[in-house]
Amino acid sequence: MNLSIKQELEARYEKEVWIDTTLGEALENWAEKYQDKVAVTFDQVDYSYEDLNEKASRAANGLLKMGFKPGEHIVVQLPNSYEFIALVFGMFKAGIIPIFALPAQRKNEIYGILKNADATGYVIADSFMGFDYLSLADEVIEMGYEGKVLVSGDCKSFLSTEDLYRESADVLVESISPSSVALYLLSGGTTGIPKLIPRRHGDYLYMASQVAKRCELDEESVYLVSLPVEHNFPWGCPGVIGTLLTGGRVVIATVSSPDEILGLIEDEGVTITALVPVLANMCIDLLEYDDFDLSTLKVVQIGGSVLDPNLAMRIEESFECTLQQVFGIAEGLICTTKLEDDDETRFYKQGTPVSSYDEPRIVDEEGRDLTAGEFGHLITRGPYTIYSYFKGAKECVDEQCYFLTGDRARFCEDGNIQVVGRLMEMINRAGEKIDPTELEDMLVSHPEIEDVQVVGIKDDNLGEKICVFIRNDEETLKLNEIREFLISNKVAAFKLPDQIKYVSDWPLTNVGKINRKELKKMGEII
Ligand code: OOB
Repeated sequence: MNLSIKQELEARYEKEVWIDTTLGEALENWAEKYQDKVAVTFDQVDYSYEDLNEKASRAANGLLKMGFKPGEHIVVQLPNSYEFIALVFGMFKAGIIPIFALPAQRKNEIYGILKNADATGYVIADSFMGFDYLSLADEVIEMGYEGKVLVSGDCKSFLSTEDLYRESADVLVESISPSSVALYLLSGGTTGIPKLIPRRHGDYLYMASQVAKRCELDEESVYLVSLPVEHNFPWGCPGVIGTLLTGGRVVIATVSSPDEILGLIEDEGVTITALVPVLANMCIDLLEYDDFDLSTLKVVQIGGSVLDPNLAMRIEESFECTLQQVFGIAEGLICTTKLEDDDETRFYKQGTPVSSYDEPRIVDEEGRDLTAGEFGHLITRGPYTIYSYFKGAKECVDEQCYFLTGDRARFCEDGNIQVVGRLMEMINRAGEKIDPTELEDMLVSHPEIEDVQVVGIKDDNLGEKICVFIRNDEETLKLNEIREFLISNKVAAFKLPDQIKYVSDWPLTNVGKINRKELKKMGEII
């Protein structure tokens, strides 16, 4: 990375783009502006902007009193809740940096994160969805974690988060720069210890406000947190932050289940929510035999993994609202379609960057720019995209400061981006490169195939072989029937699948994306 390029870019963003407040100050401003207007609804209780600001201030003072210092790192692994939002804003106010862990993570990952981050605190709930987090805390301590443990609920011998909120809500004097790190998000990936992504106050606020504009949020908007809130999508795209900065109301779902999500949309008059494709599909299944009044819903955002155009259309039909495709990375760049985009764009494309300062490019293996229509590697730089992970774990930008997404994408003639999958997911079968999405698109057009994934499986002779996974309780088609179907659709012989497997449910990652690495493993078991 060329440091003088980075400095030039940063000087420009600081002058022209970033919002000159911290997230903590932002909450103070919102509370002054919106006062007793409801900011958050959780578990049927409404909390005003003033409530939230007060609780956050108490948390900030409580944390400092407990001995935490500005600049220290605390891993927060709480379920979706009002407390998560209040506590994290307390950290923003105190200049303590939260690391957003997911409730589904277990000891190896959590210990790895605590250790890599040099965390001095770890916040958990006592239990959630039948899982005992106190035992998890015991385990990470046994593995060598030496910091404090704070528990929401029955804390046993650990510290209680309730003690934090007993402190005074008097204004704090911590002076924090808007260009300092506000929080760490975790990088995707389903194996290994996630890398920490530093996101700064001013650029995160800027990103959330840009996405909020794309979603046309206003003070009447009601945003439902359907996904785990620690994920960048429901937290800031526009998510919790984008909704609060426009004076809207955030409703929180505790578990990402279709009945809870659809029930809350009806009960709370939700106008917008964000889902991953698998979850949207599950909601559609439920809508087929259960009635929910979704008439307040205006926008369903879908992102996180490739959305099949057929599912895209069914989403609009079933939810009776506008679909907004969102391509995003926790490391920065967010692209979305616009609400007024035509059908072709909404169903097939992932939109355009939310900032005119974003500089996405599609390049070939030598780094040369490709023209519209050609697929290549998506790289990007811009005011809210990182240059490095915490402690420089893995180089992630090129010499000119472009972040390497690892995604395979193209620009359409109209400037919209289309992302088709991960570059590394290209199957390499005896040296021939096969794009799994091409086969998937073809296979879903078969009347007996609704849900399909194609992955490359290790093979001693071929390097990789092609395995088709079909989600269906019955094994309707045989391998040779699938091959014949593809042949009749003029698919080249070297792209024909070697193996077929049926699953009744997809293995999912912590945030509900289809876990393709797990599928690869399942494919290897004969
Ligand atoms: C979101 O962020 P991450 O960091 O969990 O995952 C990023 C990766 C991308 O590199 C891409 O491979 C995939 O997830 N992805 C999509 C996609 N959105 C993300 N692939 C195809 N189509 C899409 N629409 O997943 C994320 C962050 C903010 C907003 C939305 C999603």
